[in-house]
Amino acid sequence: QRPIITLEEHFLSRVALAQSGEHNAVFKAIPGLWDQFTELGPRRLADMDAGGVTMQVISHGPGDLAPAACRDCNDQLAAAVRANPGRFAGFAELPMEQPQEAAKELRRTCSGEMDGVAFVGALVDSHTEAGLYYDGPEFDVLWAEATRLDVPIYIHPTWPSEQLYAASASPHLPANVMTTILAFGFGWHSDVALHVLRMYAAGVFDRFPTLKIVIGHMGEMIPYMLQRIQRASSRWGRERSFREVWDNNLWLTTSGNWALDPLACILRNTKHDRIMYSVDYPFAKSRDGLAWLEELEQSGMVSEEELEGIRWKNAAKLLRLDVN
Ligand code: GRE
Ligand code: ZN
Repeated sequence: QRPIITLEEHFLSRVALAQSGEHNAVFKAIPGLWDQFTELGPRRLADMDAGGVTMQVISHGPGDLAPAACRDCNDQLAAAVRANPGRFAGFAELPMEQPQEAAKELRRTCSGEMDGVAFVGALVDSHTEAGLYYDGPEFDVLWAEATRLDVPIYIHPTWPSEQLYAASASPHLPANVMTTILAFGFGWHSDVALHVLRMYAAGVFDRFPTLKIVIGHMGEMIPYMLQRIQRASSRWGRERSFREVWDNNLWLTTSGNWALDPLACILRNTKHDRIMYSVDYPFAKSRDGLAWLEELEQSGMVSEEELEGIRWKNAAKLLRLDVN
């Protein structure tokens, strides 16, 4: 069987479970999701088997954790990786409200200090609950550590902050509809895209020219807007064009966006070795992902070699994972 690696795959930690988690009600309302989300064992492995997934790179779901809670979360994940070394790998959870602490936790988790387990990078929310983004100089300490360790940071959407919600919510729509529009219906994706543009414009990629950033959901709409971004950003005074940074510093995954249309765009304007398959477990189904992969294979849009790249090789190279 040909390998598959997925890398936007979430769990909810025991520390997060013990906290109130205002959005947990959303998760609990989805049948079967809660049990999959909070587990790191047989249920997850069975779903991976059903979707042909060889290895899941597991990360925490949306929501801030303080430094001690992050350490507990990462220790829990490390134990699961230790128990299933061929099937699970880890992305660290980082306390992003405290950039120094985030850098420290990245070092602890990715340099093999956790009893033989080394995580392959980190997945962070696109902003903290208080609405802090990472384009400021206080995060240089984290980018420095990520480049020193040569591990990618995955920027993942999260629930709108109070300010963002207040600025965008319509008085004509009920809160649950508005939340969906501002979350996985659209807003999450534009939020990550805007964040990447902010980081670029603020010179993060000038200061850290080898920084590796991963974004999900078929590139969070950036590929579709690439030409306009390229034109606008030529006035931002950066050392390299956005296009060069896109080609050299960013990777994208397919997570839970099961259409070939965005991929057609991506294949035209993005380097093919940047495209990595992912499911977004438990919010998307591995079986739907597998059906999408089969549709892709039958479409003739990619060569056999490119398909292998998307299925696992591109991720294996970026994350230095051995799945054979
Ligand atoms: C995600 O991680 O992408 C996600 C959630 C919650 C709901 C939908 C979704 O965290 O796609
Ligand atoms: Zn996700």
